[in-house]
Amino acid sequence: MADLFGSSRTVVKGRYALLTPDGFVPGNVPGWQNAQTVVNIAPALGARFVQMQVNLGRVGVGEGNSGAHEFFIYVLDGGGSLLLETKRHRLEAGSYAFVPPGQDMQLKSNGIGLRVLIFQKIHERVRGMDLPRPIVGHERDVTGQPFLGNDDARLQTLLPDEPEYDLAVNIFTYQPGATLPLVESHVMEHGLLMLRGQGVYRLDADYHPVQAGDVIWMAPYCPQWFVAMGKTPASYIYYKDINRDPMP
Ligand code: UGY
Ligand code: MN
Repeated sequence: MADLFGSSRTVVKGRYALLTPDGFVPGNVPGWQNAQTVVNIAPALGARFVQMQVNLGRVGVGEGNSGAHEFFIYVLDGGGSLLLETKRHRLEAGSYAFVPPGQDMQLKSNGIGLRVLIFQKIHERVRGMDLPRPIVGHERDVTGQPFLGNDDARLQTLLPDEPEYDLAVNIFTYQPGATLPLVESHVMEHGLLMLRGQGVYRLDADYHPVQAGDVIWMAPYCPQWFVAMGKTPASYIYYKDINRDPMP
């Protein structure tokens, strides 16, 4: 049945936002050619990072220098390549890359189009500490670990847990009926994209049905909990800020 006009599951509140694809509006972000950019989360919402989806056409390109920022790129579908330092890396669905600050990069589609998720933040440098190094990988090479001992809720940690990295990006996969074991409330903020399946997300004191394609922003300390529902596993990829002094 078609949704009644004027209705949407999208909700924007002070401590969280649930953004559903029916409301996504493309715009132009500098550095991208033959590409549609949808900025889902940005400082304008109250966040301290950017989460966007970029749909590169068959000859789409994104290039520039990361400057003071760092980028995490995750391939949702299609094919392409990433030039980092002097090496060009082939990208397919499930590939990911971390681009540290001060790095030249060029992302290209390979003729069939390329859809990517990007997390972008200002790198918080610590005096005397090295910059993080670039990383290119694929989710299939990262084994999911049981979350707090639960085999039905598995976490793939895509970036090294080392102090140089001030962000984490993980993929969380739940079997139907599995839950986040506690209602978390923490200083880290999250940006999240539902990749597969469906469930119910508790955000602050509200419970929302969510499904693949939905985006969620959770401010620091926003109470959060999830249960996977339906007949297939639910997965989401999410960002959090880590490893830095809470009072810089
Ligand atoms: O890493 C996390 O904080 C994660 N457990 N949060 C979440 O899935 N909402
Ligand atoms: Mn959390």
